[in-house]
Amino acid sequence: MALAVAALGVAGCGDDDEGSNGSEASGDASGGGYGARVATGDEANARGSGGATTLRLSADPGGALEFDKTSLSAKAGKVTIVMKNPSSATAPHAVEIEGNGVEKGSAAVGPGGTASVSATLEPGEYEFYCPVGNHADAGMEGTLTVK
Ligand SMILES: [Cu+2]
Repeated sequence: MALAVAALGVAGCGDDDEGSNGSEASGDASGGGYGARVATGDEANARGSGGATTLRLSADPGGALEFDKTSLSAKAGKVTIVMKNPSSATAPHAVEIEGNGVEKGSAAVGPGGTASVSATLEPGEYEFYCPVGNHADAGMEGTLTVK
């Protein structure tokens, strides 16, 4: 998705170039500046693309069976939870979203890995939890509120 947005940004920038047909070959030196401008446009586009929310979550770096957050909130639409399993953690973890007929989970990742899960969610209350072993019962769970 970020790639598609970046491509759009590049196409947009190209349009204001019509007048300068002379010095394409010697344009290399100014390439760096152009790149920086595209990156800025990319961020603006990502914010405006509407409806998609990415939430960041981390497993406890000390190895406890908990996430760093027990509540998350998002706008209705596509919601992605990106869960980091710190390299200092000791167990594999995953993240799953459940509620209102939705149940979607990520793959489990070991310490140092990152797992992500996406679902299209209607407004309501959902749970997120780690489906590995007894982790959810031990406390690796929380509430996701979608508005
Ligand atoms: Cu876990």
